[in-house]
Amino acid sequence: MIIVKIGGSVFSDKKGEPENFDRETVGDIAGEIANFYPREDFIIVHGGGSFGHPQAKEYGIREGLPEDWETARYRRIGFTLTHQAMLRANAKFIEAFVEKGLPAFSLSTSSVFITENGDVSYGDLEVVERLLELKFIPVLFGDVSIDLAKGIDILSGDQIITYLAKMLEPDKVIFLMDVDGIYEGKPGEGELIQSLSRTEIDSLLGRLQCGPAGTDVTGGICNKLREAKKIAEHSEVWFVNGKIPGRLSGAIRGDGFGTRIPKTS
Ligand code: IP8
Repeated sequence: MIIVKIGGSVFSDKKGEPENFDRETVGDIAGEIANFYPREDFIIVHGGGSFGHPQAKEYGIREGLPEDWETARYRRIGFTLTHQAMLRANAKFIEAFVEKGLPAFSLSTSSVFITENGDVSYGDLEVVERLLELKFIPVLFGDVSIDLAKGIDILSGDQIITYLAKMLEPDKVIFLMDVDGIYEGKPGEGELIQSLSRTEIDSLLGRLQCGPAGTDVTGGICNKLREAKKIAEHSEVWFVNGKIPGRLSGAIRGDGFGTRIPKTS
């Protein structure tokens, strides 16, 4: 089984118009997956990009539900609107995959997982596993979440993948990004690291000046690396450019161009 994370920056321009969607890139990605399906089982997880993030920020979803009724009422509306925005992005993915003959099936992350301070504390994967057995391609996404500590929160696609990798032990987890992989510096700058061991991740986090979780200054790469360290205990991990046709196929075959982290338990 292969888990593919389609990062927000691959299918959407976060700085562009709200809810812009790069249909051509997503169509190419679906086309590459279609060359390996049904020999390989796939789970797809996509991020928010220009969907979901603006609402999440505007309504302060990460701050949770306060006691004050009026603020809580405002946040509940924001929770719903953020989720609806993600459903709109998800519908576009499903359409693009179905067009390539792939039985992509949408699962709302907020109906599958419960978080505690943003990390998964509970996930019911029964439906995901049954869908895989029946040769569907489950499609999950970064979403809002019911949170045991704060009432509500956001669950990022990267966190979902760590949980899925732990529970399902996939052969590979492939992160699609808008740069060629992990660099000795900010994304897209400095030297590309083609091979990275789990044990080298901590020193790289130091060199990239990654602060404690939540204070990333390098466009989410620190969070990705921290999650990759956990994921590599269960699966091989690849970071490849999702905007360049052929790179995903290379990672699926195992001879791709990007950053590879071997599984090390
Ligand atoms: O782009 C966040 O998912 P991510 C989704 O994977 C929302 O971090 C709702 C902002």
